[in-house]
Amino acid sequence: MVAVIQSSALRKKKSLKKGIQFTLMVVGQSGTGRSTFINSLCGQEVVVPSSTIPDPKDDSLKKEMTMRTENVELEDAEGVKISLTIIDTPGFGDSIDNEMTFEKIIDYIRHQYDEILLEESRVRRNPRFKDGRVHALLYFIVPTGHGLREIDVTIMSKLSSLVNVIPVISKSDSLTREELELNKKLINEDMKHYGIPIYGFPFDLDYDDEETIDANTYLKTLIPFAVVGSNDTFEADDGSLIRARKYPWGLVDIEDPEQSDFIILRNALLISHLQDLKEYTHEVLYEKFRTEALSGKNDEADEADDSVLQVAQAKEIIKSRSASVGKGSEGYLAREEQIKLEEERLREYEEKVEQELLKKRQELLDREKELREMEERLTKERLQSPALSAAPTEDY
Ligand SMILES: Nc1nc2c(ncn2[C@@H]2O[C@H](COP(=O)(O)OP(=O)(O)OP(=O)(O)O)[C@@H](O)[C@H]2O)c(=O)[nH]1
Ligand SMILES: [Mg+2]
Repeated sequence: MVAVIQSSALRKKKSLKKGIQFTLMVVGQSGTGRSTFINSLCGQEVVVPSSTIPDPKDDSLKKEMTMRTENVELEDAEGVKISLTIIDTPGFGDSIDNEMTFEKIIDYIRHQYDEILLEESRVRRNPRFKDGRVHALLYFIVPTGHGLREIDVTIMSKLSSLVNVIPVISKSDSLTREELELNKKLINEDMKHYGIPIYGFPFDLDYDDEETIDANTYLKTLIPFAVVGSNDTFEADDGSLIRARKYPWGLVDIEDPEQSDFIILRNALLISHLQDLKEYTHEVLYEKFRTEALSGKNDEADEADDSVLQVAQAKEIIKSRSASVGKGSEGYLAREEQIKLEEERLREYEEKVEQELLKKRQELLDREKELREMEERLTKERLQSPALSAAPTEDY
């Protein structure tokens, strides 16, 4: 037990030294300011913004969407390191038919879950395994003044059950305060109308402390976050260097909370809610994926579960009906007969559902057995190969 605690503490220390791993995906149509936002978030040029001379090798100029991964090491004022992986999606939404693009993003996210699932089922973990799960996805909404567009509704609905989707309105400096409020309102109404389950800074009134509840309640009110980005820094009146956009009338300091939600969003992503986003990904989103994958992700199982519920409900109805049948009333025998028949039918149905559940459970056991056998075979092969040795696994 002591050894287990020691090794887990050691692993934690190691991962802190390496930096807390966090993966962020940025999705939005061309020119919405993704690159500028990424650079602003990291405080350095991580991606080349499209305003600069186009690189002939730049894939984003093609119609087909690409997924570009950048790794950045960040360190906060307290010396905490973050090993940030950013996935940019140049070319998103540029095709006439975006279905393939949507599938590409979804496949990528699901593939990361598949990899973890496989890794978890191994007897001996791969010491070099890298958890590539996407912990947050920033979706850049184009503020049209008419709420969400069809493309926004489709992709956000598809992604929200797989990943923590955080909607943002970029270039918010181009909107007046009233326009921004109207856009936020309409977007929120649409998200509610279409039932899009975005990451809403969840909290538990019984479990969370007051500070967390207040912070999360406030963050919720800001959705969709209005952000301003810039690739340049300027000297402010007090001589300090600020990241800002320069206009003829002056500077728009992107970190000024009066002018945009950028700094609040950055703090939430990289400081206050980093762990929460990771935990939510692991405990809720991945867990849902895992359960569905292991149960064969079939609707039949759900149907079977629903059927159990239906049987229980039907039984209740029959019970209440038989209770309401008064003694001596007309047609008493006929009704009793009818109830008997209904009960009989229900029993048959119940048996069918139980059989169905047993069948599913057996399939699951068979699948687990197959995985174990595969694992044993791999272990044997690995033991024969001297190059691979056991090492501690990484924390998720
Ligand atoms: N006004 C304003 N302009 C911005 C902002 N962010 C980016 N831009 C400008 O918008 C243009 C596109 O910005 P990018 O960051 O290259 O946008 P992108 O989404 O990465 O574009 P692609 O990679 O071509 O899809 C550039 O001219 C930026 O200077 C912002 O917050 N406000
Ligand atoms: Mg770009």
